[in-house]
Amino acid sequence: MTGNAIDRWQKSYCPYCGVGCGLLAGIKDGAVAKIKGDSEHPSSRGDLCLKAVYLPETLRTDDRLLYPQIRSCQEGPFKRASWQQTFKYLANRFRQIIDDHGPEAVAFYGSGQLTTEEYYVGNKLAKGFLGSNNFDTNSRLCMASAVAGYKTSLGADGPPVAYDDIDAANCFLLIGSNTADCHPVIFKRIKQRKLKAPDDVMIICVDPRRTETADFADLHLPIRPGSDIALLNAMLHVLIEQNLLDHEFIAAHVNGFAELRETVKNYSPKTAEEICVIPECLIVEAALIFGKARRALSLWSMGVNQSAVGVHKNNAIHNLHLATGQIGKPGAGPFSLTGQPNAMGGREVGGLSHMLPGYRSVENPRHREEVERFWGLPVGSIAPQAGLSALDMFDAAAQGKIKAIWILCTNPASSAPDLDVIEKALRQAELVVVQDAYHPTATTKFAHVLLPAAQWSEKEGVMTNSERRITYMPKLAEPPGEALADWQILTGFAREMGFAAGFPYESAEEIFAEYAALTENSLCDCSAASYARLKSDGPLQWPVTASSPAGTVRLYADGKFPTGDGKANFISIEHGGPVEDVDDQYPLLLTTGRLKVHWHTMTRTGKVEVLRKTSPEPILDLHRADARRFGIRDADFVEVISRRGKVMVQCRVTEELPKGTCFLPFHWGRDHGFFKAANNLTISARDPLSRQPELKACAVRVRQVVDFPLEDN
Ligand SMILES: Nc1nc2c(c(=O)[nH]1)N[C@H]1C(S)=C(S)[C@@H](COP(=O)(O)OP(=O)(O)OC[C@H]3O[C@@H](n4cnc5c(=O)[nH]c(N)nc54)[C@H](O)[C@@H]3O)O[C@H]1N2
Ligand SMILES: Nc1nc2c(c(=O)[nH]1)N[C@H]1C(S)=C(S)[C@@H](COP(=O)(O)OP(=O)(O)OC[C@H]3O[C@@H](n4cnc5c(=O)[nH]c(N)nc54)[C@H](O)[C@@H]3O)O[C@H]1N2
Ligand code: SF4
Ligand SMILES: [Mo]
Repeated sequence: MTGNAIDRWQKSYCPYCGVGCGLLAGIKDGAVAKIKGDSEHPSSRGDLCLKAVYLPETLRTDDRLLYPQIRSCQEGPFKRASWQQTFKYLANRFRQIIDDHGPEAVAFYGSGQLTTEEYYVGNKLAKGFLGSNNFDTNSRLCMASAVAGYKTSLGADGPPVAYDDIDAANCFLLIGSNTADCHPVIFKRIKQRKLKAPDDVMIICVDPRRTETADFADLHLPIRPGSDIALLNAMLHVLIEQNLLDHEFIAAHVNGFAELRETVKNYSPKTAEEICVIPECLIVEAALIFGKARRALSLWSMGVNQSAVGVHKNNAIHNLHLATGQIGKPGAGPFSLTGQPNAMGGREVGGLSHMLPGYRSVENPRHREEVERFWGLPVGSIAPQAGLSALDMFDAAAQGKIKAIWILCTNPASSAPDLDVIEKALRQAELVVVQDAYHPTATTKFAHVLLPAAQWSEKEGVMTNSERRITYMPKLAEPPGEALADWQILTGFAREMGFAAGFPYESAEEIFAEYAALTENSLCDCSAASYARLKSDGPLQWPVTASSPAGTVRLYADGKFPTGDGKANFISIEHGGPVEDVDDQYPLLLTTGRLKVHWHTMTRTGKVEVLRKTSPEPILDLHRADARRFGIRDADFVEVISRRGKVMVQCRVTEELPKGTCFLPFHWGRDHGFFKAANNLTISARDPLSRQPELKACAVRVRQVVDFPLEDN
């Protein structure tokens, strides 16, 4: 390896998934050249996965966005501009639009891949200084149902558990989570736990597909998409019948048991068998494994959250834990796995359009006033109603109500459901600002203004992972061209808008200090954290307060919940199926999701040859019986058609999903070939409580493709 020697190794944090692994970045000639795991990071203890290993190849690509660029219309050519000219242009346009149409006519759409500092500055700017609560994030497509589930069941957002609980659990309920592919380092730890104590640890996996996760489980329940509530209610039904509840815990710490008992009476395992298409005996078995476990941990992600009944699916999981007292102690608890590296940080800073920093709520007058005073704004500056949620924002833009939309660190023209509507919105808006590390992307195609962002390793900041742990990431290399950190871009614009006093920041550290102070006395209090401490003591789990400066492993250990009376809530819920069920015209249920080697819209993993070659094209998984029914053979090209659009892909005939269900990964957007985009098909129906879209179920039909159209489009 001589000649290849690394100049120095520096600690960092993985910018991909919410596991939040600690990385060691090898720097050579001022660039990140190599990645390995950081054995000192308490969340990952030296482990990492393939995506992280190939990070260096994603950094200095030919399509990095290097300079700010402006054009007057979406058909025209971009012209390079200086940052100062760009900020001036943007400030003029924003001022004009706000003067003419009010602050509700502008919107920001951010991402769980922004640092906490960047998120905070964006929120402060929109909600505090511009007076528009229309700042929302792609976490709306991801964690919004988990947020609302925690809030309604336990009193506040925030996973109460820690990764250490994996080493103490006897039962794992993996529901709607392909942990093996999507949270690989957590999956490895679960596997190690199982292999160490095979007779003492049981793994249940609830997933329509026989994924690698399901394959390793002791019990796989191949559930019909959308029917989890019936299953979870039936599990509780069995626990009540078998008297496997913790009555003492319920009496002392939870409200609403009588009503819940009445509700789940109607969900016998037999009833659930019909709804979920899972044999009754497996449902009973799952309930008994969960109910008899000394310590039970549930882990879930998009198979639960991305549903029009996503909040209720979350509540149903909490019901199980509260009924059995499986919370607040080692090895036990409801653990929603976060998707993105800083999905948690975004929730903490109030990145959703109804939230304010420190888990405060826009609709709470006391919360608004606390934040206004802290920001030095007159009382009444923050609008009292929640802003628009992500998809409602795009709907409003398509209807001409949102005139300016500023998209940062997310790629909705590929990742949002029902792309025709998203594209219509982006065409309709008067001003589309896209702040990304790369160009072109599916979304930059619609930009009037392109803002080059520094990406991971080119800026400093903090992120919070799934177990509430905050990690500091240093700047390791210079950004290319004139790219700036996202917080610098937002700060530059804010100053040009005349808000210099509110945005005096010269460093990310100053922003973190301000944000941390604002969290004091909230559940996600990190007021005793600082860059100095995160650098010297390492990553910390919030709450990090004066009285618990080393952080907190587990929430609710004392059985006290952040509700009015200190008790958690049972939520009685009924099963509700997918919004768009199958019928004669569209006889199959399509579910969508991820592949092991790709990250979302592939602006990064798509540039790594090894990863691209592993999964070069989208492939539809179709059950053998359905293939036969529609005259399709393995490896045929098929058309998949929904009420919203069409996809043309190759097909794999399999028995690894239920009859009547098919699966398509969503990593390919229209920019990879118009008919490769799963989101041509998906439905934008949303959960009424969380506004999270139902990306996991829509009705489709398939037929063999005989002829391809000449044009892509
Ligand atoms: N390799 C890779 N890893 C990632 C990401 C990535 O893009 N690539 N993205 C990250 C992000 S942001 C996220 S949110 C997470 C997502 O992580 P996961 O949620 O694990 O990933 P998905 O593939 O979206 O969906 C999980 C599973 O839900 C199942 N499912 C579908 N419908 C239902 C249902 O109704 N009920 C149940 N019980 N299951 C259902 C699907 O078959 C699928 O296997 O992954 C993170 N990690
Ligand atoms: N059908 C279907 N659709 C889905 C899902 C599904 O399961 N099925 N899952 C949904 C979920 S859970 C999620 S989280 C979303 C993810 O969807 P997106 O957020 O749209 O996906 P990414 O590709 O991660 O987009 C991140 C963008 O930010 C850019 N970027 C990277 N680093 C930086 C940076 O530091 N600063 C800036 N400004 N830009 C940067 C990247 O180049 C990329 O364009 O997809 C959702 N869409
Ligand atoms: S498991 Fe997630 S956080 Fe860890 S290295 Fe892989 S992508 Fe990064
Ligand atoms: Mo996500």
